[in-house]
Amino acid sequence: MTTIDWFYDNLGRLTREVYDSDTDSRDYTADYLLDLVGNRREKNVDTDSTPAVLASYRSGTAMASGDVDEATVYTYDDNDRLLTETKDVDVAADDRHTVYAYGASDDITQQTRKTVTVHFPNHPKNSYFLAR
Ligand SMILES: [Ca+2]
Ligand SMILES: [Ca+2]
Repeated sequence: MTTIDWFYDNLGRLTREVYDSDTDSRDYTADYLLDLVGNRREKNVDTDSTPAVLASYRSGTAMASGDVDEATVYTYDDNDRLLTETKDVDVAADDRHTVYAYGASDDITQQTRKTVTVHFPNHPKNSYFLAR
């Protein structure tokens, strides 16, 4: 049996997902940090917590930065369009940097480009992206 718990802030926005599989190696907890207008600024995932820690996440315990295994940082332009998505993973080969581009300013929805860069080994892993 797999149980997924979703947690929301008082505006109904997703802030945490706790995925509890009967295969514990698939368990994870994802925290979502939002800005004032609801854009996702960060996604922090703990993929290797013990069942006890997973249970503590379910009861609201904060995720310590040292427990984060995948940290993703998102940036936006003035029209709240996603510009970059930078994923920093414990396994550096899984790191991803994604850049989005859009059409002319009078068309704020047309995405014209998406570039993914895989594995950026010179990145100061975990020190920069986990800083708050
Ligand atoms: Ca489990
Ligand atoms: Ca962890």
